Amino acid sequence: MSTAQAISQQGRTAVRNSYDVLVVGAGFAGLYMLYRLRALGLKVRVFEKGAGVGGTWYWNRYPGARCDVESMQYSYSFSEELQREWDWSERYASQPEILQYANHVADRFNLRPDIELNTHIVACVFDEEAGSWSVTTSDGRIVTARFVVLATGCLSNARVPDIQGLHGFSGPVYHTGNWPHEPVDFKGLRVGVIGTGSSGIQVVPMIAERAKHLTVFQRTANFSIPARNAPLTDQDRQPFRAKYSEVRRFMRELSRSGLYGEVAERGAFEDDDNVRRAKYEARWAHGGTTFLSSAYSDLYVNKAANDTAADFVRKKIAEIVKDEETAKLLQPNTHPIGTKRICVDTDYFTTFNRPNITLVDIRSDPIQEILSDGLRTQAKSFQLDALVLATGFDAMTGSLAKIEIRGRAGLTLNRKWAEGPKSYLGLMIAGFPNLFVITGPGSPSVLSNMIVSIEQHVDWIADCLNYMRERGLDVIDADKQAEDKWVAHVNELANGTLFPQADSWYLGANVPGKPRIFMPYIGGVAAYRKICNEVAAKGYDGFEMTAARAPKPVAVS
Ligand code: NA7
Repeated sequence: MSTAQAISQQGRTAVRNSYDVLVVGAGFAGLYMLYRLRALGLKVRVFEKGAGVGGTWYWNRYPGARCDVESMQYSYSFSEELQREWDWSERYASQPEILQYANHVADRFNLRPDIELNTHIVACVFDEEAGSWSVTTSDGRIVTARFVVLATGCLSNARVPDIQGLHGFSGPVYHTGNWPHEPVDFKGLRVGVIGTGSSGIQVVPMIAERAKHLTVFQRTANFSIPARNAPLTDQDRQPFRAKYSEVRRFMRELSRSGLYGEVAERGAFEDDDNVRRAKYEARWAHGGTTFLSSAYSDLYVNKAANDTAADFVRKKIAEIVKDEETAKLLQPNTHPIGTKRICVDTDYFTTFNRPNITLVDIRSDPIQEILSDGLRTQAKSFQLDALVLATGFDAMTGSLAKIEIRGRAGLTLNRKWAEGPKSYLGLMIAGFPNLFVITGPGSPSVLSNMIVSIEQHVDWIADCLNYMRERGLDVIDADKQAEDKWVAHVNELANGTLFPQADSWYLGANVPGKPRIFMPYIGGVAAYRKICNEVAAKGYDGFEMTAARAPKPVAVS
């Protein structure tokens, strides 16, 4: 282990492996954070666990993995040249293309020299005297940084369920969130998929095409809208590009979700049954997640209104799936539509018309154990050659919880968040100075187009650090009262909607024992941005900024 080498230089302390800012993660957040901080002339180091950049798009490489936000909108806006030169090839980009884009950004802006791959952070300890963080890497190094930015992603900690016998399965076991980099071929195999969230819904049609037989183990049926994915041509891209500045402004300043498109202004019962059905039909034919957001303004707050959309989708499922029993099982009835992240699919429901697929309802007939050659539910046994876990993530807090983060007075973040995550604006946590979280709990995050939210957080953090530098300030901490007020506001907004009615990962309900707290800020990206800007304009209201007690070390390379 090589510890930071302190040497005396002109009466001040000079430290090797010392940075102004250390960024954890080289996904979309980490890449743009590095770009912004470098432009400020700060000494930055990014540590990334994976062997490549791209974050969630590096790990989630299962067949069929695709973003549920349209590609022309799921892209950075910070560089005019970048958004003009990159040609997305499909309406919804596939994982390989998004990963290619992340790599292109890393190369185009020469980001790689400041990124260390294959290295994760195991501990971050705040040094009160120095006003900086001491950070331990997975290879045992200790580096120091004035500021740490956690760009660890919201869906980056794949969750393997605790099912008896899993480790004794003799065939391969894959997790959609941690897929092998080598090709996986299911040809001629009997495959089992556990989980029917977005990942399951995307992977099932792909596996069914190759496998001898596919058995899908479903605990909760999910609402899914057809993507209507299609190739994009210059003719499709050009009109969009021509109005990019207007589009981007809308996404940032006017929308709730960070998406460009129609915003619903009428309630569902302001239209009669025929008009309403026609609206849903048009959106079903168009495809994509805006099915709900563009239809009616009250679908997330009024259960009766929500039922009109849910009934429409249930009816569509019944029309598509030929076997009546299977269709019934695929119709979601445990939660209002949209309160679990709505899925976008290509041929998910039609896949159940194939002769080589079986749907098993593990809600009424739960899994008892995994056997060496299959799986046993209460009522039946299934012979399997390969198993795919599409069982999701310990979302939003999972990756942070894995790092030992110690703030003031040695308090760990896990202790502070034992009853659920608390933060001010989702950006900082009281008692953990100089530690920023990108798209963390308490911010719009996973309820929005992630790239819009990432850019907003990164810009806010970069501006904040610049503000401090200009004033000779070294340490920033969130005020406990401001934090409590924000947490109460986030909860109050969520409780005014139908969202808490679903056992979703938004609430941590998918992880046994995790506190049931609605984590993202539901007020929308436009409202949130306004609040963050006002806070900054008021001299970072709700934050306390001070000079460090000890003189700042001089970083040497
Ligand atoms: P999700 O949406 O959390 O889905 C996970 C699925 O796995 C879901 O159907 C779960 O059923 C099921 N699951 C989880 N644990 C178990 C156990 N122990 N037994 C049976 N079934 C289980 O994760 P995804 O990866 O699909 O998508 C996550 C996000 O990525 C998505 O929302 C997009 O934003 C992109 P449950 O619903 O809990 O009954």
